[in-house]
Amino acid sequence: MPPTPAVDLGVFPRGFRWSAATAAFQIEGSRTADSRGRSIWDDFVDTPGAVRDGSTAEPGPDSYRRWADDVELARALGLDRYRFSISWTRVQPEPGAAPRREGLDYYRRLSDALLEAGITPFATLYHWDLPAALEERGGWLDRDTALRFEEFAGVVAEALGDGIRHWYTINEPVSTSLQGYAVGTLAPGRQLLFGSLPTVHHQLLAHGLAQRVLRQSGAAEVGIVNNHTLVRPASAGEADQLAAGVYDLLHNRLFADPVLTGDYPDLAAFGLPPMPVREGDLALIAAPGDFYGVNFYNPTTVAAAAEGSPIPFEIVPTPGAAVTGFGPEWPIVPEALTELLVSFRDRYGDRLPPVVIGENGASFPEPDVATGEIADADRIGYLAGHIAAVGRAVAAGVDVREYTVWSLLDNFEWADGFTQRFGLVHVDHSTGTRTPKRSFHWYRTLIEEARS
Ligand code: GBH
Repeated sequence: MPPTPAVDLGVFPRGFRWSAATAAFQIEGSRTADSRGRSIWDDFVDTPGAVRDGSTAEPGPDSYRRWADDVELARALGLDRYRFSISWTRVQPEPGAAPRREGLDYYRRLSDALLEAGITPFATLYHWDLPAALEERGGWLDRDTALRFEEFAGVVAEALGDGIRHWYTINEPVSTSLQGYAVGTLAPGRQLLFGSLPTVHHQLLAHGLAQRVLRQSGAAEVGIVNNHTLVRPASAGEADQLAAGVYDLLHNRLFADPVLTGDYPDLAAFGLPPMPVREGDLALIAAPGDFYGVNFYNPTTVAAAAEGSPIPFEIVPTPGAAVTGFGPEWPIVPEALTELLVSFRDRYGDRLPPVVIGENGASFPEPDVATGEIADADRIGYLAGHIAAVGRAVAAGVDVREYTVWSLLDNFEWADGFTQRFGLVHVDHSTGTRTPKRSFHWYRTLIEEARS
């Protein structure tokens, strides 16, 4: 085990915010409580073979019932903010249905308790749990879904906007487009390859519409949160460089350019069809956010695809890098985060709002809690390395305001079910029992020192 990297906390400005994150479907459990409606993730977990260990996100942390425990953990950590998401189908079991009091009350209790604990509630409006009824009408392939999302944003803003004043609109549209609609490893499990491209525009449009609604309702801070990776070609050869360019386009530029420059990259140059853009869409999408959210986990090394592959690139192991519990596709390279942030500042200049790191973290195989203290040294090493990397970006002049650990709790890791643990807190997924890991105490101390 390499020694934990030293973190120079002196470079973080006063007021820099320390946070941790979760998402509704991953922690709430209680899928049918209080008439919650079905989402595409309910359909996905009920499809045999879709989730690696066959788990259905229940009971898991069961935060729908145990939310007070989560708030207590967030308070004990000393968080400035807690990032959680709002389940669309708890609020609107069916699109257009009257908002459900029970669903809204849940988030009201949660946000009130956070405020009372001195923690700013930072809510994500959409973390992948699209109402199943909307998917039946085309889901994110259909422009109408963006309009339904605007409506949902209005309902939530009106009911909860006095307590929750900080908002992420859409989490990682890239994951929904590429994994949900292009290759099908996440819900809704479609395999449309480049036929998925309209889902990019409709999610970005949904972001723009929701941002406008939240702003009008008096929100303090609103922005999108994208997942970015630093793309490196596997070799200096032309084919690998080209493949890396395509991957960078599909993973990064397709999502950052419209938000930060008001235009899509030149899709035709890559042989791709145009986006279904209508008059006014790009202005909405590019309306400056109060922050730009970046989720970062790992860099990606990309090679040219084998002859005949339907996808024009291949992700290969990053030479020399240690890996997380996910294996070679999640190499651990903290410097890549510094490089990514600096490259964003250089590329987008003044149009890049203050950056918020919306997620960063890792899963590792861990000893069972029954064997005693959970000494998750590899997680501490990962987090320390990446916090130091953010610090170096700050020192290089990138305006980063917040860092968020994914995740506060071990939770339902989508298609990987309960097999991957990202938490600062261990969760027994059958009883819901929470046990802080060593990384929890380490992060608490770091936050304390950063404030002193
Ligand atoms: C983020 O996704 C998510 O916002 C968060 O909910 C998630 O728990 C966390 O990171 C950790 O994964 O489609 O077979 O490749 C980051 C993107 C999406 C990458 C799921 C890993 C694995 C399933 N992740 N993906 S697959």
